[in-house]
Amino acid sequence: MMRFTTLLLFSLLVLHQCISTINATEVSHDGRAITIDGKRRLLISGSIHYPRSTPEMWPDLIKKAKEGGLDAIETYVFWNAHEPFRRQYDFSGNLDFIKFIKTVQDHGLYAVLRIGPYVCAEWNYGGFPLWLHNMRGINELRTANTVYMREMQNFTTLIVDMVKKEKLFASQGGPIILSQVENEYGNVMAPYGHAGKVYVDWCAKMADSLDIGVPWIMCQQSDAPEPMINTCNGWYCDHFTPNDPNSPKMWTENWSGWFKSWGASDPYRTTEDLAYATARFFQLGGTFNNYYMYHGGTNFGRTAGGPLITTSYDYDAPLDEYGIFNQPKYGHLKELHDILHSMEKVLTHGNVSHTDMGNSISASVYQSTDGSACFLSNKNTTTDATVKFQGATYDVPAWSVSILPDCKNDVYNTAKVNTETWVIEKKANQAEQEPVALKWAWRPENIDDTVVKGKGEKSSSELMDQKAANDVSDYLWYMTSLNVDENDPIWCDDMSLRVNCTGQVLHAYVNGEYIGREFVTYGIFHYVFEKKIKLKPGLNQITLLSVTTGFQHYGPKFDKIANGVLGPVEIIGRKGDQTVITDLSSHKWSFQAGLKSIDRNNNIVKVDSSEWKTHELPTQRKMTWYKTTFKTPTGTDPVSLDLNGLGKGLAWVNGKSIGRYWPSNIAESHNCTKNGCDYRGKYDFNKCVRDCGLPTQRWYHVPRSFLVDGENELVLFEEFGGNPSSVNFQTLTVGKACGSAYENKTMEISCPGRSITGVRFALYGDVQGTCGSFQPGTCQGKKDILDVLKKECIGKEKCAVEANEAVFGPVNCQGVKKRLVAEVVC
Ligand SMILES: *[C@@H]1O[C@H](CO)[C@@H](O)[C@H](O)[C@H]1NC(C)=O
Ligand SMILES: *[C@@H]1O[C@H](CO)[C@@H](O)[C@H](O)[C@H]1NC(C)=O
Ligand SMILES: *[C@@H]1O[C@H](CO)[C@@H](O)[C@H](O)[C@H]1NC(C)=O
Ligand SMILES: *[C@@H]1O[C@H](CO)[C@@H](O)[C@H](O)[C@H]1NC(C)=O
Ligand SMILES: *[C@@H]1O[C@H](CO)[C@@H](O)[C@H](O)[C@H]1NC(C)=O
Ligand SMILES: *[C@@H]1O[C@H](CO)[C@@H](O)[C@H](O)[C@H]1NC(C)=O
Ligand SMILES: CC(=O)N[C@H]1CO[C@H](CO)[C@@H](O)[C@@H]1O
Repeated sequence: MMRFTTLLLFSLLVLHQCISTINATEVSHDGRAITIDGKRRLLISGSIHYPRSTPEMWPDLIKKAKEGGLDAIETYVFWNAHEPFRRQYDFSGNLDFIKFIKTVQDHGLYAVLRIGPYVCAEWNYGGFPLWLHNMRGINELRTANTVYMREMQNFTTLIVDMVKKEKLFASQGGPIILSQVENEYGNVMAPYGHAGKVYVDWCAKMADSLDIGVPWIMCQQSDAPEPMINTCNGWYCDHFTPNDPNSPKMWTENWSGWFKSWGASDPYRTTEDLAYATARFFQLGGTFNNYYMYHGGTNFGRTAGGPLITTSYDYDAPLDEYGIFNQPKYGHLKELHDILHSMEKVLTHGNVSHTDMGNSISASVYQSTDGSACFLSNKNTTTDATVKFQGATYDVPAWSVSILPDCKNDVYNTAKVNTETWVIEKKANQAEQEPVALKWAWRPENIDDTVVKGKGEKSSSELMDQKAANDVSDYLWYMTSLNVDENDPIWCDDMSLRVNCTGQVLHAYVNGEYIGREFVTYGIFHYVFEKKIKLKPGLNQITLLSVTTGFQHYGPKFDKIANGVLGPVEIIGRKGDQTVITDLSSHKWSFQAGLKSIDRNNNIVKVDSSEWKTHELPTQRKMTWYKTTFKTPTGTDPVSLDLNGLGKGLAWVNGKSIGRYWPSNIAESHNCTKNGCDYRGKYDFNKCVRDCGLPTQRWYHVPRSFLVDGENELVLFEEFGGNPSSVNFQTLTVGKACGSAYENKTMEISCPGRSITGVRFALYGDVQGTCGSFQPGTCQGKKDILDVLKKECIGKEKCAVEANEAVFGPVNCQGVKKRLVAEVVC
């Protein structure tokens, strides 16, 4: 009997394997490209992190990515989200990465799975769970430490096993063509010394032993051990060479923009420069490119990295935080991808020759038996060029690449954007009977135990790093008491409390009374808090509340960087020119993690409805809960919550956390350039910024799937004190669209889902300014263009008009590039 079942099981297994190997895809590589079923491929991939959107958004994001010309979707795997407490796993909702990969597969795209499990990603603690840091025997992460390595292997194996079980590796017929172990370790390896090398070799062996049947990559790892493929991350990777001649030139992080920090202005990257960097990479032999990010999304809950990453992780990616096309970036890249794909064969097989034509101009010719393809690039940052090439003349603007798929016709130039620009507008909640002002109820957070009684769950004669509290909350209370009388040397009229802080926010209370708060400024991650206090004779209660906005996620030994109150904590008495200091750092301290009303999973603890008051709504009150109801905005446009007027805190819609909010944190005012940003010249995250002097983040994404029919509930925990009276829900839609087309190209303008209602500006010639602020330049064509546009476009969802010199000209712009430009109202 036993034998029989085993035999049956065995034959079933064999049968199953046969079936799966039928669909198996063989992924390998040579020095030129990744090969799929033996064929060299030119692959364009984009990062979309599943926890930064919702399962309801995934199909639309992936569909748009496919239409944008992508072959693959890349994601990290987020260890601390999946294993928040040791061996307690969560793969539900937006953590269902298996479902995410299957959605990618359903859309006919490949997937790249970067397991890490250290991921950086501006994600809380770089993806490591805090319990890992607190395990006995772990002094340091990401190094040759057996306890750490055992846990890393345990999690990596779990993920690989889950993927194998669902047959999602290409070798099993699934979509995953590549996987990654570790992440940018090469950037930080030196401080780990010999142990770092031992660790990275172990990572490679461990990964290889998991036998996934597709290649492993290691990014930014110039000594990546075989068979790992070393890949490049950065703003530009045109000059990157992998360490092994048998590895293709791959770019795993082509930064499409940059992340935003509380207190900093908003970085963006121009479309022209991103297209330039990508085209240069392919010009110089690159065959795999991944945009980091293609859709950035939202740091829901407490997932944002530290110390100051905002809730929005928009990244200026081709798809914005809400999943709307970021035009013209999305469209200009789509055009580039389509052209590159049409050249796949010759770019992955052809003989290459590069010619330096002087003055930073170079030509690259790819030749194969099937034909040839050419690139002309101008790296000069100021001077446009007229290039004579193979008997013809080409106009190549400064800092741009022209692509000639047949070595004759210039079909694409990275600096000549022929895609429309969209300006997104926010509209008031149109739900029926929705009042203009929301009605609020409120209640105080009960903080008597910590602030008055000084009661905590743990005590010690040493101060504690906030990491030791296992990340169950943003909040950690530090409490001690101090016995003084009038004869004490520190007793005087001028006393203050001084705290050396490494956390992001500190609130202080003495004898139940609030004495003040302070928070870190962007760029200076350490401060000393000092406020005047009054003590009373006898026992005095000192309570400090340290607040994190995410644990450090990057840097050599980032896992050990201090966070919280680590001292000294001092009482200072000043009498005349005499100063007496009492150091409280090694007093008996008690600690309490969290707030009474939020549980360790960041869910709101239910309270009796009688605790909510509807009268005397307080404003500027610290540690206060606010609650309101609202109707779901009509339509399908994405929903945004305007929290202007509030201080800092956490927000939930129908019990689901939409993240931390902090609109009172104003972005530094000095980095914005008046006239936008010149795309020419090397980019870095400081070069192009916007929103200077404005709230770092005023609007918060509320995914439609968080909403219900009828009444929804919004709950806010206001930590700093604020005024909720102007809080409101809005929907996002394309408010105006601007078309642009160079001579002989087609200008397309659209108002998705609606119709074009007016044409505000139209001109053929040399146009200045950007969408919303166009100005005629020095030369222009016929005057009746506006009428032509009105006739073609009004009342339609989209219209297309060719920039035809015969129709709109003639214009002699004397060397200045002519284009057709129009702005329409949706
Ligand atoms: C991970 O560790 C647990 C014990 O904590 C063990 O039961 C499990 O088998 C381990 N998994 C792997 C893949 O090693
Ligand atoms: C850019 O072009 C200008 C004008 O031809 C020239 O003077 C300059 O040297 C060039 N710069 C580079 C880096 O080639
Ligand atoms: C490519 O180069 C090789 C070696 O120089 C040569 O044998 C081959 O004919 C070339 N192919 C083409 C299409 O030029
Ligand atoms: C204050 O904290 C910082 C950061 O942890 C530390 O480098 C510094 O030594 C501390 N200052 C004193 C006086 O201990
Ligand atoms: C603003 O500019 C300063 C120097 O001018 C720089 O140090 C800082 O990083 C910039 N901030 C941002 C967000 O670019
Ligand atoms: C546009 O097309 C016309 C007619 O084919 C041609 O003469 C002209 O050179 C083209 N202009 C550009 C910039 O390609
Ligand atoms: C070295 C470096 O700048 N690494 C960054 C690469 O990009 C990721 C994603 O934005 C960041 O997390 C790293 O800090």
